[in-house]
Formats: sequence, C-alpha cells, structure tokens
Amino acid sequence: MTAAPTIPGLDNPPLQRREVLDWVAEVAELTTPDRVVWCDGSAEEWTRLTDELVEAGTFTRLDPEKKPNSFHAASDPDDVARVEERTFICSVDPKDAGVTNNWMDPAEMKATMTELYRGCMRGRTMFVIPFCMGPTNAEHPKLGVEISDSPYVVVSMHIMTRMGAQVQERLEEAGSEWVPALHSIGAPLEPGQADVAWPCNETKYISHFPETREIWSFGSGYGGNALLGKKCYSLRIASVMARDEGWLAEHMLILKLISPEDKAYYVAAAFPSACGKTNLAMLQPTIPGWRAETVGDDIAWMRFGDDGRLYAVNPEFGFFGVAPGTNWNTNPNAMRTIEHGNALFTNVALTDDGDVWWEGLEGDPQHLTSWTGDEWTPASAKPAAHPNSRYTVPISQCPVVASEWDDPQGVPISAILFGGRRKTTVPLVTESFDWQHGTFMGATMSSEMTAAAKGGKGQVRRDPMAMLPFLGYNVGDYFQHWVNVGKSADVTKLPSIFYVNWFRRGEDNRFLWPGFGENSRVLKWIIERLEGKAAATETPIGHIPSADQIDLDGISEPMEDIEASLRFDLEEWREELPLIEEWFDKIGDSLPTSMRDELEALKQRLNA
Ligand code: SAT
Ligand code: MN
Repeated sequence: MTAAPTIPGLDNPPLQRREVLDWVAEVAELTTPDRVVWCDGSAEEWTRLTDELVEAGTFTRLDPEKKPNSFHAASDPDDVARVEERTFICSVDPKDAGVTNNWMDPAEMKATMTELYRGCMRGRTMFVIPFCMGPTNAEHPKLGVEISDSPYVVVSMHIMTRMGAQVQERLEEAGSEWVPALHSIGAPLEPGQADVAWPCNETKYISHFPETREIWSFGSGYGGNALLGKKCYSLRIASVMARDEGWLAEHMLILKLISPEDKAYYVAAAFPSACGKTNLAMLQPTIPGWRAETVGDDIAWMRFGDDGRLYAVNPEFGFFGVAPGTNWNTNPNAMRTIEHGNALFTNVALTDDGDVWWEGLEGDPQHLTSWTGDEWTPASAKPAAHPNSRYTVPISQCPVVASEWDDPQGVPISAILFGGRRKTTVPLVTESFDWQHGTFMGATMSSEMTAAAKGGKGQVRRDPMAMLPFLGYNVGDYFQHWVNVGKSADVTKLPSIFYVNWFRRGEDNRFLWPGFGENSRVLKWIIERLEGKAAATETPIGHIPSADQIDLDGISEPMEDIEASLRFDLEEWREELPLIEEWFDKIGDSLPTSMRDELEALKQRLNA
C-alpha cells in the first residue's frame, strides 16, 4: 500500500482502524480526487453540503415556510432508476449467482472497473462515509464505509443511514465486520471544465462481490445504484450473510398493528418496488378501533430470538418513497412526515412558489417546472414528475413511527405477506397451508413491472419474495434457505404466510379493491386468522375468505367488485400452471425438490 500524501484531507482521518485507512488510501491513489473529506454526519456537514449543492445548481432550496430545510434535485434524464441489466453478482463460481443475476468473474470485473475508476474523481471531492445498517448498539452491528464522489449521496446517506461520528466507536472495535462500498459517478473534471448539475457516466456497473463482501458501483448517482447501504448492502450482500448465518434479509416493510383490545401484532410484507410498500407501512386503518404504526417500509432483517420467535429489524434510517400517487388520501402519514421538512425530493416537479408537486398530489397547478427543467402546464403531454421520482425523509419524523423502530432486538413477526401487482388470477388474500407452501407462494410470486427499474413497465414477471433484483446468490439456494429456516424453527412460533393482491381489475380495467387504508380490513382478517377467530374457505391455492368473512362495514365499493377481488378462478389458475412451470424450469437443478413437490400438489388440487 502506498499512501498518497499529496491529496489534502487524506492524512487527517478521524478514525484509527487500519484496514479502513489502508482501503481509503488505496482508493484515493486510484481515483485521484482533489481532496478527501471524512464525513461526520453532523448538522453542520448537512448545511455545508446542501449549501454547496444549491450553489452548484444540483439542489433548489424549497420555501422554508412550506418545506423547512428541504431540497429539490433533478437527475440526468438517463439516471432515474436502478439499472438491473448493469447489476452484477460476481461470485467466484457462476452457479452461485444463479439464473436471475448477471454474473461476471470477480477478477475480470475488478480489472475492468479498476480501469474505469482510475482518475475518475479528478477535480472532485472524495467523501468517506462510515455507516451502520440497523441500530449502532446491535450485538453485531452491520457496518460499512462508503466512498463516494457525490455530495448528493452524502446528503442522502445522512437521511437513509446511521452514519458519521455515531458509528465510529463500533468501527474502531477490532474485528468488527465492515463492508467496503466504493461509489463513483464516473465524471472526472478537467482543470477549468464546468460541472453539470447531475454528473454521471453512460457506462454503469453496480457490482457485488459476495465472497469478499464488497460493493463497487460506477456511473450512476441514483438512489438504488449509489446509496450502497440500501439495496446493495442490506439486500444483496446481507442476503448472502443471512444464508451463511441462518437468518433472512428481505425486501419487506414492517408494520405494527394494534387491535381494539390494545394487543400488538407485527407483520412483514414483501412487494416489488413501487407496489405500495411505503403506503402499507404507514397505513391509516379505516376500521374503528384499529391502529397501525411503522417500523420499516422497505427492508427487514429477520432472525430467531431466544424465545424461538422470528424478530425483524429495519436496517434503514429513512424512507426513500415513490412520490407520484402519494397524497393526503393515499398516504397521509407520508405527507405529514414530508411536511416536517429535512427532506430531499428527486425528479419531482417544482411549483412557482418554491414547493414540490407530482402527479396524484392534491392541488391543481397551472404552471410548473417539470423534472426535466421544462415549463409545464396541464396541457403538457409529458408528466411533471418522473414516475420513479422520490422523496427521502428521516423515519423518526413519521407521526406513526413505532417506538420500537430503533430497537436492536427488533419486533416479533406474526405474519408474512407476499404480494404483487396482478390484474387477474391472484385473489385479494390467500392464506398458505404451512411454511413450505408459503415459501412456494413467495417463490412463485409475480408482478407487473413498474417504473422503479428501467424498461419493461407493465410486463408480468416472476419476482420471488420481491427479491428478483436484490438477491445476492442463487435463487434456488435461496428457496432452500427459506425452507431450512422453517425446518429449524418451532412451527408453533413461525409466522403464518399470506399472499395478497391489491391490484386485481374488473372488465373495464377498474380496480376491484379500494386499497390504501381499506387494506386494514384484510389485515384484520389476517390477525383474526392467527387468533383462530376468522373463517375462510379452503381452495386449491389456500384459504380464502368470502366477502362476508371480512369486516366490510362502511365500505362504499359495490359488493360484486369485492367478491370478484376475492374470487378463486380455477381456469385462471390452470393457465398460471405452465407459467410457474416455465419459471421453475428456468431455475433448473438448483430448485429444491420441495418446491417441485409443491407445484405437483397444486396441480393435483387444481385437477381434482
Ligand atoms: O432505487 S431503490 O432500489 O433504492 C428503490 C427501489 O427500487 O425499491
Ligand atoms: Mn424497495
């Protein structure tokens, strides 16, 4: 290792951990930034960086009367979502990446990316961001250090992670595990070259090295590609850690439900990106007496506690929610969280009076600046906000955040929900027969694609446990891991598994189920099933309630729509079988026999 003493800031680190210092020096020498800044996560740092970003034209400060301490950013129009075709799992053996991931040999990927990284921070500041996913006082904290040349990333990490000085102590502990996460936007500046508001590179790589637990990202500044603590660490790398250590790292929200008798239940739910996880996580129940609180909206780490129950922790510190469609009706608690300020809005529209707007938000703006910086009026053909535009806000500001959200013990999960976005076939709610059947439901989950990833919008694809883009290893081995987790547990303490679909449609394409706050009715039925209090009908695909078995008091939708949303349709399910078969064939040899057995059993039930 050679130090690069000529780079200002490099030689004055606030921490001593040798491996971290060596890695930072090595990266600085390769990427040759103008200076190095060690991030402390302070309010002063936030102010300095947001001021600089306003100065640079990347941020617009919003009117503090409307959104205090909040900013708007517009990305490059080509850097607006995760790039799944540029995301790689670089395991030593290609088999370990499996059929659902792009694979490249780790040495080859490192050689390629090293050349991209060479000199890539010229003219820029290299930020060193120590962070911790999950509470810093966890028994085994999940630490990381992100190096990034994007101040937008630093500001976002302030909101989304525990970072800076607060993680220092744990990082200094000899032997504590930490993940090096290297990020560059890949846009060096020549002397005198003017910068652009959102620098990035056409060439993008989001690479994961599961054996060495490293992340290398290049070319994008967008959330999922650049905030490496989120999907890259907390799902792709953590899923590998979880496989090796016997726990689960999942793309799930964590919701606390409180019954009229004041009994608390915790539910974890997996939905693909942009399918309403954040809305469900902040649900405002429409049924009297029931309350809901938020523990997490995107990621759940679940491990068994000493009492044999499965406990979930949210590794994140903020919400990175989809803006379009969010409003005082669909998600009033998100609106209140945002109103509080300290928020960052990316790719939404700007109003003429210093506020933000997006499709679906209240108000009837007659003139806006669209996310592309163009003038927008109601007559404009293009949307004012990008469909994957986002708000980034601290969880702690959520008015219904559960007091346990920051507890390193986590919360005991009673039910796990899997859900996709399907116009047909999948009923509003189905209860699995047991853990293995529930695993099969998760394994065969399908959804119409959304704007959260580039390309393919609307296409139905299998998205097992909503982890398709986030699995750090072979999907077949992942199903086996789920089955193993069930086998290792006391069945009486395992969460029950349910399959839900809020998105079923009628003939004229209307939604059959009202969704949002009304989903509390489905949750109530689920809780009553756990308590042995609710009835259901057994069908070939699982237990389904009839309309009169759900509390529909006060609902305004026509009863035939509700009934249609709950319907098990034999013909549709017979049509689904070859699609499941095709999916399982694609997985090939690594598919556990138990999943083939479940498919056979389903076939027999459907043909009985
Ligand atoms: O872009 S992120 O991956 O962070 C959000 C999402 O797609 O779920
Ligand atoms: Mn997500």
